[in-house]
Order: sequence, then C-alpha cells, then structure tokens
Amino acid sequence: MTTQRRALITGITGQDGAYLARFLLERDYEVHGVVRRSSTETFERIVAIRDQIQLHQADLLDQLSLVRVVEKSQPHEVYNLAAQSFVPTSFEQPLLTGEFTALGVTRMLEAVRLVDPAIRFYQASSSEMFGKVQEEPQTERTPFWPRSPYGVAKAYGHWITVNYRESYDLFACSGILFNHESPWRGKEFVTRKISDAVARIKLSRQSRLKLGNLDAQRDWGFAGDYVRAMWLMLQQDVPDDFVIATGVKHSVREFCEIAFGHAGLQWEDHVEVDQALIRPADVNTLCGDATKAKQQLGWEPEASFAELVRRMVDADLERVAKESP
Ligand code: NAP
Ligand code: G4F
Repeated sequence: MTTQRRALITGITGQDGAYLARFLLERDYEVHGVVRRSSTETFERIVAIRDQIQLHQADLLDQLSLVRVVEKSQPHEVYNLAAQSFVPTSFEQPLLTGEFTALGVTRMLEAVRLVDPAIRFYQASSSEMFGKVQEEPQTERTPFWPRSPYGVAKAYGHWITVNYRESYDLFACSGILFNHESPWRGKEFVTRKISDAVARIKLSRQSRLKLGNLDAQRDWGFAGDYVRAMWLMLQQDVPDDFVIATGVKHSVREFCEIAFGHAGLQWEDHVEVDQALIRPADVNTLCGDATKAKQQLGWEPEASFAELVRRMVDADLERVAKESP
C-alpha cells in the first residue's frame, strides 16, 4: 500500500501554484493541478515540471467539473489558489470576479464535502480584505474593510471557508497572505511591472514607465517562502486561519529606487505618474503581524525585501537580454 500524499492545486499555472507544485514534488507528493481550457496554453511557469504532475481540465465556474477532478485525483490536500487575482480588473469585471474569487470557493468546498470530507482544504485569502486598515499591523483579529470588488470577493471566500469548517467539521484553513512576489509574478502587478521595465530600459528596449499611486505601501515578501506557510497550515492537528507577512512595509516609490538603482539607473529619470492607473479606491497601506504563524507553524520568511527586488531585476535582465530586440 502506498503512503504517498496526493495534493490537488487549483491555479497551478499561476505564480503561487508553480512554486507550491515544486515544493510538494520535493516532498514526494503526487501533484495534480486544475487548468482551464484556453486556445493557447498558459503553462509557462510549469513547463519544466510538466511530466511530473497530472493536469485536469476544470473551471471554477463549473461545479460538476470540480467534483469530477476531486473524484479523479483523490487528494489528501486541496490548495484552492485559482482566482481572478488582479485588483483593477475586479473594478472592470466585478461580477466575474465574484463568480471566480467568491463563489468559486464555495464550489470547491462543495466538491470536497461531496467527494471526501476528510480532505484538508487551503483557501488563498488576502490582505486586500483589510483594505482601509482599521489597525496596524494587521492580525487575524483585525476587522476587514475591503476596498475593491476583489477584496470583497476574498472576504466572502474567507468567511465561507470558516463557515464550512464550523458547519461541517471540514479541515479548512484560510491563509491571509500579504503581497508576495517573485520573477514569476504576473507582469501587470506593480513589482514585476517595475522589474520588467528596469530591464527593458537598461537594455534600451523602452524608455519610460507609467505608474499609478507611488505612495501606496505594501508588506512584500517572496512567494517561495509563502507557499511553505500554506503547506504548514495543512500539517497541523487542528485547522485554523493565519496571517502570513514579513511585518515590514515599503512604498512603490522605494521599490522603484532599489530596482532602478540595482541596474545603475535613476528612477526619477524614467517614471511618470499616469492618472489612468489610479484606482477608484486604493489600499494605501498594508503591514501584517505574523506572530501566530511564527508561534504555531514555526514559519518565518527567509528572503529580505532588498534581496527580493534584486532577484526580480536580475531575472528580468537575463530574460530580456535573450529576447530579440
Ligand atoms: P495568479 O498568478 O493570478 O494565478 C491565478 C490562477 O488562477 C491561474 O492559474 C489562473 O489560470 C487560475 N484561474 C483563474 N480563473 C480561473 C477559473 N475560472 N478556473 C480555473 N482556474 C482559474 O495568482 P497568484 O499570485 O499565484 O495567487 C494565487 C492565489 O492567492 C489567488 O487566489 C490570489 O488571489 C491569492 N493571493 C495572492 C497574493 C499575492 O500576493 N500573490 C496575496 C494574497 C492572496 P490561468 O493560467 O488559466 O489564467
Ligand atoms: O501590485 P498590485 O497590483 O497588487 P495589489 O493590488 O496589492 O494586489 C496583490 O496583492 C494582494 C495581497 O494584498 C493579492 F490578494 C492580489 O491578488 C494581488 O496579488 O498593486 C500594489 C499597489 C497598489 O496600491 C497600486 O495602486 O501598487 C500601486 N500601483 C502603483 N502603480 C500600481 C501601479 N499597481 C499596478 N498593478 N500597476 C501600476 O502601474
């Protein structure tokens, strides 16, 4: 009889899914992933591990497809990472964001409950739920005040996870993760938009970078550290919710200073503010207190902010240099 653990990851093609899949493979898991059908594959981040994982087509909008994928993969652990995750898009497509990012969580929980209620469930909750922050730093007990349809949808996803734990005794955990970045971050998010632009400017492929709110502050960590926290949550004796953060915040302006500086450039020479990139309502500051995770999970972030910025810029410099001009 095999003792190998099986995990199912929704959102395996995204930044976190790609890091988590590798983390679980290193721990000898059988890794299954949910992918949605599209005319061109979005497998760039998982291409190197493609033959070590099993992919299944399903969609957060389609309840039956989710039930079938849980039946087929028979996971011990489900990591629900799939979502419409870009805040500005949530203002443009609030209903679709609600369907994916809020109701999609209920659909996954229902699939788990129906197929095997012993499955351990991780929900990718977000510091965006704190929005207009009610205290600093934010903990598991800080009230939510979301400032975007995305934040509102994530607050629903958080509470439905807590509700299924309390109502049906599911081992369901909500990880309230603060912003985490990497060279695999989508290029629409501000950190990667900056590191990509720094590389393109340095290599003379671009001259200007348009940004929105330079004063916004975030508690930025490294994605590789954060997927370890997801896994730790599902290895505990009792399910619970945890804030995952570094406890240090920086502004978008500071990110620019370090990123441009690392490439020997002055950020003021290249960055301009574009009013069109200012959000209808923004989250001005976020900073998390991960004391509970440190005490109960033994989790601590390893990468520092400056290291993270430099790593992202270096990766983009290497990538852009290989592209034909
Ligand atoms: P990401 O790179 O945007 O990845 C999102 C994933 O969701 C992609 O694999 C995407 O698939 C999939 N997806 C979207 N809609 C889907 C649908 N209808 N059906 C099936 N799959 C769908 O996001 P991430 O940064 O890895 O974040 C992972 C999760 O953590 C998300 O839920 C995000 O909201 C949450 N979160 C992220 C952060 C952060 O700082 N990164 C912080 C807190 C919480 P395609 O490849 O097909 O688009
Ligand atoms: O990088 P961002 O788009 O990330 P945001 O909105 O904080 O959301 C990310 O982190 C959340 C965790 O708190 C996740 F749940 C969510 O899925 C996502 O991964 O923007 C960060 C800040 C914002 O205040 C934004 O207004 O940067 C500011 N910003 C300034 N100029 C910009 C830009 N953001 C983007 N994307 N693009 C700009 O040009």
